Amino acid sequence: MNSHTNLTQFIIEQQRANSQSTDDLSGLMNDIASACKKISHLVNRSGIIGIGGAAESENVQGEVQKELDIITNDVMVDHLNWTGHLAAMASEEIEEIIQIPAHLPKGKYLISFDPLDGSSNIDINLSVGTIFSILRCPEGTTEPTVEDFKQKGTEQVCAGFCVYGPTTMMILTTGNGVDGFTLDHDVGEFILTHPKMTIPEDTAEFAINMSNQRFWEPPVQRYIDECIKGVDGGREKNFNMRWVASMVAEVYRVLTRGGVFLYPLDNKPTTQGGKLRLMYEASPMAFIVEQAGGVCSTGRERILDIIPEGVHQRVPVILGSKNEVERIISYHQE
Ligand code: P6P
Repeated sequence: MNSHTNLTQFIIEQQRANSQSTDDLSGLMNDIASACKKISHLVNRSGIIGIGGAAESENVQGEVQKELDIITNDVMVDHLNWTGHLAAMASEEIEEIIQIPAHLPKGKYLISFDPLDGSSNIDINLSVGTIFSILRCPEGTTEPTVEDFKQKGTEQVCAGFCVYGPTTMMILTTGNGVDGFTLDHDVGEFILTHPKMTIPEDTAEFAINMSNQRFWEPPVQRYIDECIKGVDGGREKNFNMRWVASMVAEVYRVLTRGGVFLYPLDNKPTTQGGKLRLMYEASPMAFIVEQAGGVCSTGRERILDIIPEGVHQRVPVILGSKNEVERIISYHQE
């Protein structure tokens, strides 16, 4: 692939090289890219066109929705429901699964997405993103139900995210490594700028919301305490910390320079098994991180091995540089 490969060419060349890929999947990935271009445009202009505020509603998670949460959800649905590639959709913003309207053709894939992850960052102008995960719809299913979405993360055929930051980037995997594309706004194309992204096995940088420290379990308490103490606490190096409160930005940083990101289980009264959602946050990010040579775990089990109990199930997430995540897992095993 030359240095100016665009996403469309890349997807077609990947399909030729991978017998598992189909026209449907290639078409779906291009449709998702179109939706993300539209979302990038809306995010960039939200202050100008007055859609950066809070909506008067809550989502299924009980979180106050931003106007853009609802608008970007509609962008994803409107860009994807007519394509004939999907049998159904699931969205962070909608409690029930989203059926394809009866008058539109159905396809062979199921998509789960968070249309605007980190949307609380919109009004402070920090990076936000779109996360998506694609599964095959079980053979013979004409009216998908939530049961059809309850597949292990290892069943994903594609996962990706877009980060709307200083540049708009699309990060994609279909199981053959991880590739990063930068949106060239002048021509409206995603250009391959970060082929075969890999996560360094070691790191000296951790990301966690420290304000929850008193609620963490002992293994995470121990790990973070050791990072903060660095060479004065038994580790062989000192650590740096980052926290952007936007998973797409954290994962992109881990992909570009390593690191470990934690949103662990905590015993806050409001916690429902974790903060991040399995199907459209943890699972797609786990596929991407593992494809880039990293590790993604709850601390006790591999994220990709979990069979979802529901579309909006939450799980603890510890992901990033292999040797650090494996250390944290070992602390959970002690
Ligand atoms: P906190 C954004 O709302 C999100 O789902 C992730 O993108 C992010 O990593 C996390 O929650 C931030 O959580 O507790 O710092 O607001």
